Amino acid sequence: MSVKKITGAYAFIEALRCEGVKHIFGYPGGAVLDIFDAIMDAPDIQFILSRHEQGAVHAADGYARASGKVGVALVTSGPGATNTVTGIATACMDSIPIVVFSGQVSTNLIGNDAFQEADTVGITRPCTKHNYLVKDCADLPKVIKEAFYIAATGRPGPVLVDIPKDVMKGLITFKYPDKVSLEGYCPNYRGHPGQIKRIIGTILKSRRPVIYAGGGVVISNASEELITLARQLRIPVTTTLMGLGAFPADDPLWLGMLGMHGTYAANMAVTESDCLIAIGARFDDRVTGKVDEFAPRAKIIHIDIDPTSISKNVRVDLPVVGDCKFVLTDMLDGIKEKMRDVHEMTSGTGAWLDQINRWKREHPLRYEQGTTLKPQFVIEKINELSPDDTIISTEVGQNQMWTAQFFKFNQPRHFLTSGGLGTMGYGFPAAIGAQAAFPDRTVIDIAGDGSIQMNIQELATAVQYQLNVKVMILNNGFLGMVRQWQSLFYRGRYSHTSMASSPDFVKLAEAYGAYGIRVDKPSEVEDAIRKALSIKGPVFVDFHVEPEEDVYPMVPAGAPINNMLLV
Ligand SMILES: Cc1ncc(C[n+]2csc(CCOP(=O)(O)OP(=O)(O)O)c2C)c(N)n1
Repeated sequence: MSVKKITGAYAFIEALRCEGVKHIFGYPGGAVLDIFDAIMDAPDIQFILSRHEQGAVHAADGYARASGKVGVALVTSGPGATNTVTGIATACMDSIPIVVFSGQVSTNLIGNDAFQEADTVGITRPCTKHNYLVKDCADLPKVIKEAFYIAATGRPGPVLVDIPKDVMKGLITFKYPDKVSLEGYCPNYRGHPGQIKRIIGTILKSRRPVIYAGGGVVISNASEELITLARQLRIPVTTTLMGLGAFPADDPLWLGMLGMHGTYAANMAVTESDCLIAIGARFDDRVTGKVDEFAPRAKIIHIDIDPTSISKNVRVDLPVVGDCKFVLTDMLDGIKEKMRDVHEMTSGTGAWLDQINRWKREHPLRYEQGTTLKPQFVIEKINELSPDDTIISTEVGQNQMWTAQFFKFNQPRHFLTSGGLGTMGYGFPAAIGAQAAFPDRTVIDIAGDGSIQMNIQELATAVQYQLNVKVMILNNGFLGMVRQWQSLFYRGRYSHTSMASSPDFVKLAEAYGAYGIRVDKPSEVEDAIRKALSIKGPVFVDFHVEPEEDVYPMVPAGAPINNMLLV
């Protein structure tokens, strides 16, 4: 019996089918022509042509964050691959599962300075969870299987697979492996039972507990368990930027985000807490401020799937290595057994919650509403007028912090932002990726006039595929967040932060074949948002906001987080 052989390029398509891939974001070039040719024969997989490889990777990342599935990008060798680096590093810092495939020059040319050759594996090694150069066509199915497995399991992250042109042309008998066995890689999902018992005991004894949840709760789909734990024990909850939506913002136990631009109540609660329960969070410097004075009175519990993040930045008293969902489930079971103690504690946090409510009342998030258009007001209106299942992405800077503060996220996977790397230009392509995953939902990128220009070419992508992405530009005429630091810490010397010569975003949208709306006054905001939401296809709304508005509260870099500048 003759067994049919297929080329590496067709094996690539088969492997993606086996992984259930429905979308690829990418950009073609010489070294990947064979795969692009094979894509013509795969109508079941939608290929979305970005206008820059960075855009393709952010789109794959936005797709992954919104859907929980692995995002896929495909680019050519050399400049195609090097253009992906910012996208890969963005995903790596935020633990997002994506697989990036890059074309490579033929194996016999590697090392020869061949046309469009770059050492892609070398360049991406520090910013991927793992990467591969496939040297033999026969390895392709196994490598792709491993790539998806590594990207999605344990602490997720980006994996890059570099495929030389001759490997795409080689012939193999396709067989996709059923499972992966990788020596030395076996993530620990279940927490240690003894340790879980100890943390339950510590929590129940505490009187001023605070939950500090991070992106890990979103990634492991543990939001429900988190909510149950907090409500059962009446523990107030704060999250990091990455954790927003893991706990509903309309719950009375919600403190708001903590850290540099966190709420007064969240930062004070962490500082005064006697038991800080960190769940899927990594004690980033934007959260801790001065590390020695972070949660100084608290026993610190840390639940995380990545053992290397335990006591990395802050010394932890009680670590549990495991997946947030598994550990929280085991904790809830353990707590059920100790129901009597729970009742004791329920009465025990009353005084603490009273104190927290006083902090909330004394120093809520606020801004002065004058005659000029305030960015915070625009965000409140977007929040009010957009459907409940709207996915919000942001760029980086003030737009990102005001969104974190003023948009009320009630569900996980509804907020896409570059937290770790802080990548300007992330939000728009990420919104495109999310829209591809959920064509029926509204996706809004809240942008700055600086950031939007970093990947503005993706408007052509949104127009081509008629993706329903709305970009709300908070146009302050500045690189606002940098200007804010110059204003506060560099004596108001605005060195090169004016965006004086930005394009007319309405005309620019029209030039791309999209719709544009300009807003100057508070009275125009509602109509503009309603109109943008009602139009099918991409829309830019250019809100001309107060140029020198600052984000408050603000903890100066390196200061303790209870040391806040307030409005
Ligand atoms: C790629 C990249 N370059 C530089 C920075 C540094 N940076 C952080 S915020 C910011 C200003 C952003 O300006 P804009 O997009 O207009 O947003 P605003 O702060 O005004 O809301 C800059 C330059 C960055 N985060 N990313």
